[in-house]
Order: sequence, then structure tokens, then C-alpha cells
Amino acid sequence: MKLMGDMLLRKEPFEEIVIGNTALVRAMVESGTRVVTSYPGSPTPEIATAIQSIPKGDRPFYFEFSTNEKVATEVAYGAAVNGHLSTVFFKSVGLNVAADTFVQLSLMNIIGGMVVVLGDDPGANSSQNEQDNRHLARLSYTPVLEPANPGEVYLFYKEAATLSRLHHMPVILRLTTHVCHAKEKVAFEGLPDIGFDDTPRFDVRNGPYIPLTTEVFAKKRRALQNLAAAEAYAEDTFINRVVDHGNDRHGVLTMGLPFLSLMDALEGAETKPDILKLGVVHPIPRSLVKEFLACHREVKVLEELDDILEKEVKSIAYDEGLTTRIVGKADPEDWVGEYTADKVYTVISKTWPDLLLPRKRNTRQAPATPARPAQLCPGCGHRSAFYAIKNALAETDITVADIGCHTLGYLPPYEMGQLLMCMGASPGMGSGLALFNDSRKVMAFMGDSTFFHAGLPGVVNAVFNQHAITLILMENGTTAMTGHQDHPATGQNFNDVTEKVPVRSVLEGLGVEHIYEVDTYQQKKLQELVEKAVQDDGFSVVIARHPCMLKFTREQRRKKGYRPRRVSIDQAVCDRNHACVAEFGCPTFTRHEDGSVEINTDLCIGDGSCIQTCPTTAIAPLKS
Ligand SMILES: Cc1ncc(C[n+]2csc(CCOP(=O)(O)OP(=O)(O)O)c2C)c(N)n1
Repeated sequence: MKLMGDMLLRKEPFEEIVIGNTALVRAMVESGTRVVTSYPGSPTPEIATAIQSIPKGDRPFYFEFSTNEKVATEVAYGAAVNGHLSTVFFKSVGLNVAADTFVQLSLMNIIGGMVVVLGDDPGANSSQNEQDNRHLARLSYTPVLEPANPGEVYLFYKEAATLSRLHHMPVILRLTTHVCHAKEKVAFEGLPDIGFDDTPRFDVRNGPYIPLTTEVFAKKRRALQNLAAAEAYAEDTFINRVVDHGNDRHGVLTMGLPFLSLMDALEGAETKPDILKLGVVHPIPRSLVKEFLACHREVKVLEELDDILEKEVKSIAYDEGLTTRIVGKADPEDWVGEYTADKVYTVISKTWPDLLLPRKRNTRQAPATPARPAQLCPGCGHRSAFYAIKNALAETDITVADIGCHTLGYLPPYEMGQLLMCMGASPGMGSGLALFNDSRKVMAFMGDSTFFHAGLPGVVNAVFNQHAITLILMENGTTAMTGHQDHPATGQNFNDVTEKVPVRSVLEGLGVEHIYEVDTYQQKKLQELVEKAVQDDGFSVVIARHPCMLKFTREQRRKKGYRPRRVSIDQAVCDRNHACVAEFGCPTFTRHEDGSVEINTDLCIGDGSCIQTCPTTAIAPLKS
């Protein structure tokens, strides 16, 4: 970590192999970024890891994980209208949460400049959907720069910061999962001497900053002017470039990862199309595109996810009276998934069947990897909770999942969670399911980070409108799924030790009458409390608490004198009823063909949460 921190602050120019997320942080430092905010979500959390590698006292900017993406955007905006170059970063669906604030940004005179870094996720590697946030960029009149690799992440952030500062407008840097995590050698420039003037520069004369009534029109005109300025920049910036193969028949218009994949797919091809690779993907540089179209008889628009560029290019061709054959998406499959080299090969072959060489397949037979379905970690408190709660509910009862590690409760053997939408949606959906419903209990699950992120309004609504549901608050003391970031109830923020905002106090403050608390390892007690809570009138909450055992075990391992713990199965006592495998389902259990069950000692952390699940008490701590 220290090495990374030193590198990010190195004065002289250097080259280093880094991932896109790390290259981004160096660009933030070089650009004089003063305030950075975020809410964690893949593929962006490693940006915070890189920031963390710089010791707090040496960090040239303030960083915080805010309670959600909307708040993070507001904090960054507030700092930017006070004169500080600011940046907010979050995952694709985070923009939905931030949207109410985000869509206003382009209307404002952001005197310090503001870069919005989005981690879009084609391929839905770690998201509920594949949403293409270029749509929201169009909707909000915000320019978008899209790099293809870590080197471009570094360069494009600096361009985005300069553009934003120059026109006092928000600029999006759109990363995708591949670009965030790809690794390559990047040549970094030296660190300029940046003297920060932290005088608060907020001044209403730079505004107005109140977008109401007729002010909205003037502001919208300003946003459109800024967009025109961004298009003028796009017409001759180095980040839009042509790869000239001297081909006046075939041309490809592309960007980001599809460009890299295209270069791969073209390897060895005798005839290669010319390529216009766009770095500014909104607004489109019309003249540049027109010229490219005019020089080719057939142009393929190669873009991941939706057909946004295709529509724009076709409308430019129409306006300019061009007869170039423009080929976009051929079928619905072209809209789905990451544009890897194999995918691009398929997509290009549909347009030009004879252009590419037969795709070389790796002929060496890779050893088959065993299937590894997603599962909760050994010792996870959520497992104990699901195991106990399943025993407390009838088969016909309805369970609503939320986003987090506990989402995995929907899998066998628990099957707790029959609907899922987005962060914080479970109490609201549960409330709807409870209407006109006296016969089936409704239970919603939610994690503690999500509670503060977007869960609160649904909880308040359940109190306010007296919905008869039970919320199980899965409190593991961290934002586990995205890599253990702190949240308001942990007593620590990114920078300091803080006062906790206890979940129970919040619920009491909201007037929740029925609140129960239990450690999830007390499975019998949890079952009894849930049986009671579902009988309560109206809204009830069970705080099902156990620390995240992955985090806990990691911390223990770092301590001096740490001795691993295990459990073992007494084969003489085990009657092979298989409750441990069939109902509790910890991944440390291996069931052999002869019916015996063994503990995988590489996985077992000796937490003992399984002991109570064995009717014959065959499981016991292993004496060391
Ligand atoms: C709007 C949005 N922001 C961020 C994420 C990424 N994300 C997935 S789960 C999660 C938080 C889970 O934390 P918590 O609710 O405490 O549950 P845990 O994983 O700890 O069980 C986050 C931030 C997301 N899916 N959606």
C-alpha cells in the first residue's frame, strides 16, 4: 500500500503497470483535484483503495464515502461551487440514485469544475442490469469522455478536468468494468507544483444557483452553449483519432473497449477497415464524423450496449445527404453483454463475413474448472439468520430480498428472498405485497449500509402508512459486499473515528414500536423473535446482528499469536442425516459418495455456527 501511495505522489515522471482505477487517482492528483466523494460499488471501489494508500496527512484532496450517491454528488457539487475542482465516482446504477441532483448540474455555473466518474458495467458483472449511462448524459446535456485502457483513463481524466474548469460545467468520465480493472504500463508525467487557494469562493453573483421559474430557461440555454463548446473541443482534440488503414470502402466508428477488441479481432486480417475511435462520445463531433462517413462507402458503428452512436451517425448522414451505407446493430444479441474480442469478432462478421481471418481458438485444452456457485462465506452471520428464519416462516409467506451479501439468501437451501429490485427497495415492495393480504406474512431483508443509503424512506413509509411487514435488518457492521467500507453505524468514516449512528436509535427515533435484537448465531432465539415479530400489529423490525466474519477473521489473522480454529465431525456420532449440508449449507462441508460428511479445513474458520444445526451433536470445536 505504501509503495502505491508513494507512486501516486511521485514528483518526477515515471512509468508503472497499474489498473485503470489507480491511473485515475494519479490523474486526480496531477489535475489539482481538491474534493473527491463516492459511494462504493463495483467496478469503482479500487479507486478508494488507491486513495487510501496515500497517508491521510499527505493526501492532496479531501475524500469521503458519503451515505449514498446522491449525497456524494451534492457534497462534490457544493465544494465545486465554492471553487474547488471536485470529483464524484460511483457505479452505473448509482447514477439512478444520484439522478435528481445530477440532472441539474449542467444548469449550474460550477466555478471550480466537477468530473463525474461513472463505472458502467456492460456484462452486468456485478450489477442488476447493464444500463448505458450515455442516455442520462444526453438527458442532462453533459459531455462524456470514454477511455479504453488505463493510459487513456489517466489522460482523459485530465482532459475532463480541464474542460470542466474552462466552461464551469460537469463532465462525465465514463469507465466500464474492463477499463477500471485492466492493467497496463502507463507513462505518467511529473507532478506540477500545485498551490491550493482554499479561500471559499462561493458567490451568488456567479449564479443564480436557484433553478426556478424563468431562470430555468436561461440555465438550459447555458447548458446547451456549453455542450456546443464541448463539441467544438471534440472536433479537434487528440482523444478522438483515426486509425488509417488506407481503406476507402470499410470504416468503423467505435470507442472504449470495443475499439481494443476490434484491434484484436483484426489481427492478421489482410484488409483492415479505417477506424474512427471516439474519446468524446457525447456530444458527437459532427464534422469529424461527416468527414469519416464521406470517405467510406460502408461504415460499421461498433458500440457496446445501446444504439446511441448509431442513431446519431445516421442522423448526421441524413442531414448531410450522405449515401454511405451505415450498419449498426444487427439483432438483439448485439445489445447484450461486454464487447470482448470474441463478441466483436462475431459482430463484425455479421456485417462483413469475409473481412476477418478465421478466429484462432486456443487449441490447448484448459483443465475444466469446477462450477463455483456464489455463496455466503464460512461463518457468515447471514447464513445463521436465514437458517433460523426459514424455520419461523410458513412456506406460503413472502420474503423480499435487498442488495448486499444477504441477497444470496435466495439460493438453496434457504430460499429466503423471492423478489429483488435495487438498494433499499425491500420495505417498499414488501409494503405493497402486504396490501389486501391477511393470509401470507411479508418479510423484507436489508443490510445496515443499505439502511442508511436508500432504505430509510421505505422504512419511514412503513411506519407512516402502517404497513404490516417485518423487516430483518441484517447488521454485520460493514458494507460487506463491496469490500468492507464503513457506514454511519460503524463508528469510523474514511478519515476518522466518529460517533456511531446506531441503527436501533434511528428506528426508535422514527417511532418503530416493535424492535427486537439478537445475534444471529443464537439461532433458536432468532427463530422465536421472528415468530413473535410477524404476529405484531403493523411494522416490526428484527435486528439480526453478527459481525462480517470475513472481515473479522482477516483482522484476527493479523494479530500476534493468532491460532486458527476449526470444527470437526465425529464420524462415530454422525448418523448422516445431512442437516448440515441440506439445511445449513456451509461451504466447508463436503459430502462424500458414501454419505459421510467432512470439514474442509482450508475453508473452516471454526466459528461454530453450524454446531447447533446438527441434531446428533456430531459437530464440535476441534481441540488444538
Ligand atoms: C445504487 C447502488 N449503489 C451501490 C451498489 C453496490 N452495492 C452492492 S451491495 C452494497 C452494500 C451492501 O451493504 P449492506 O447493505 O450493509 O449489506 P452486506 O453486503 O454488508 O450484507 C453496495 C454498496 C448498488 N448495487 N447499487
